[in-house]
Amino acid sequence: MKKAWWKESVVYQIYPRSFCDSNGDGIGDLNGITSKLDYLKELGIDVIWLSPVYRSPNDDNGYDISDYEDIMEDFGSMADFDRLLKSAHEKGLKIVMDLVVNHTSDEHAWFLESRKNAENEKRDYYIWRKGRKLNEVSPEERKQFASDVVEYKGEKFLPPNNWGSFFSGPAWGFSEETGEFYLHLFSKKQPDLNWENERVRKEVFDMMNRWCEKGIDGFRMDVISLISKPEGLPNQPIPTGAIYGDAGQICANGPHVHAYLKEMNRKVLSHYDLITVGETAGVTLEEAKKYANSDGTELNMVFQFEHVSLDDNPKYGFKWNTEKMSLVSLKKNLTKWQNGLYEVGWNSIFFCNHDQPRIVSRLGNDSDLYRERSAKCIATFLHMMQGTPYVYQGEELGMSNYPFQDLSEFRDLESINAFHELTEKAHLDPAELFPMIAFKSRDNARTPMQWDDSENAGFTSATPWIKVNPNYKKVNAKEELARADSVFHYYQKLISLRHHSGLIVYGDFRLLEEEDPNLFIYERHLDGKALLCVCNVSEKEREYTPPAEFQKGQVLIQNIPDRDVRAGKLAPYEAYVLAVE
Ligand code: TEU
Ligand code: CA
Repeated sequence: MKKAWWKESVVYQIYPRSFCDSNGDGIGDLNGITSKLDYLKELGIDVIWLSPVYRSPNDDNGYDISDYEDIMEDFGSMADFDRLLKSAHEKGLKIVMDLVVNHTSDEHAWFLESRKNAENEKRDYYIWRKGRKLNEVSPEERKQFASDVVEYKGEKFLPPNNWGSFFSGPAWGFSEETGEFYLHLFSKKQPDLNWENERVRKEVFDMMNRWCEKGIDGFRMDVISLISKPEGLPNQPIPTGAIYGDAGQICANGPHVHAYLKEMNRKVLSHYDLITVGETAGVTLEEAKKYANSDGTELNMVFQFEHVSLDDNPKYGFKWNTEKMSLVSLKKNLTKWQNGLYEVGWNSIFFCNHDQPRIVSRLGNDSDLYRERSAKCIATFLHMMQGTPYVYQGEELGMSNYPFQDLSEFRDLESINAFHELTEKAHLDPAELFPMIAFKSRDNARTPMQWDDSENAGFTSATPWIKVNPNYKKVNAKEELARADSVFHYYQKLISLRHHSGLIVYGDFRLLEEEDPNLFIYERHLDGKALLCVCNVSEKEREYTPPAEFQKGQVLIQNIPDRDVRAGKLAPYEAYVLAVE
């Protein structure tokens, strides 16, 4: 297996808006991040992935970019960015930028020009289509999408197809200037770029090269699996419980996506020593072998989403649900990816990011009794696997979901739009739906980082843009840095183990007890060395005796200190790792 620094690294994701506010406006910023680099150095991570910091109207908190080469006012200036990059490099930390090029903001200069008329040279930077006259559409569609009809010069039109936006409503925005519609898979303020246009690709690659010349160390590529749209943009089947056709499914892994990434690799990525990770919504294992192929012609790795879709529920718009995922399904899915990419590609390993609820609430148990132990248990089975681990801000503290009580507490357009669409259009019961949105909302991950027990958890001296989790007096970095058995120190140890073990980084993966509903147990092997990872992901006492070859193994880490792991018993959420040479 080819070795590489990005295979041996641990990445820490920062959502700048919620990380640290240095100038008292209630919003995190670049200078706030710079002030916390020593904390990240202490944790032991190698790479920082910054969610977007470019100029943006913040319709989708920076994932709607209006200038790729200027810094969002809320976050500071380009001088602040340069200072952050220099300081990070001085401390041996790398900086990865979030590349959002499936779409821009509708306030980007390209779109402002493109929408003016049908003839301008930026028109086909985006995906414009004529609407469908009502007599061109079936009576069923006319009925289903009656609320999406627009009138233009005395004639009524429906959008060009039945696709829905990830953020509710149709995936098409109407433009009065020309009477045409533009595609937006996300919000209407996020028009999709037309990657078939080689001038678009050139603009993107030139911009990427300028960022690489500034010295950044890589890119996380937002929904990069969606950039190549299918021929003809055909209507899609409407999944049960949905209102619109599934655009994500038909756009994922499109006809030219690998050609575009190979071109990006030739014209940008291969000229620098970067870490690159594709956020590939809808990726399959077979497709991942192409995106993250080991001959280095596309990307280093991808984020797959099968394991964080196992608790989807079609009845409530798929992601909205309070049911926990089955551990057996999770184990089998992770095993498929561990073995499927072994020696042919490379895994990213994550549960948390700015789009996912906090894993200790979602899969663990965020009660006072088990929050810390279950957070460590989940971290153990995640970090002992093959692949590059991603730690999301606050995950290393065992931060948990926010106790949302009212829609007004949300800031994320995905959650707010979904609540309105599912109650007003799909007529779901608000009282039944609200707890599901509260449990899975992306805002669970976007509440402010909890630094200490002072007001607003030390995140800001002003009113924060989103409420701080009320548990911050118990759950905060200052307290955990001072306590040896904290979640922070447990993550620090897991990261250190990886840094000192080729077995953890490059070993193979063998799942044990495959059908057990509570136990996640697996072996790793490399060059005669082996480890056994044993996790009881439940509130139940369980029996388990390690296989004979591990009986004399060394305990690398355990989340209940000094337990006799050979006694054959597992306490609720107990986790340990044995190693043999
Ligand atoms: O996310 C794309 C994506 O797949 C998510 O929107 C996911 O479908 C959803 O959050 C699951 O509930 C990326 C960014 O990570 C996300 O923050 C942006 O909102 C989105 O793209 C548009 O840029
Ligand atoms: Ca600020």
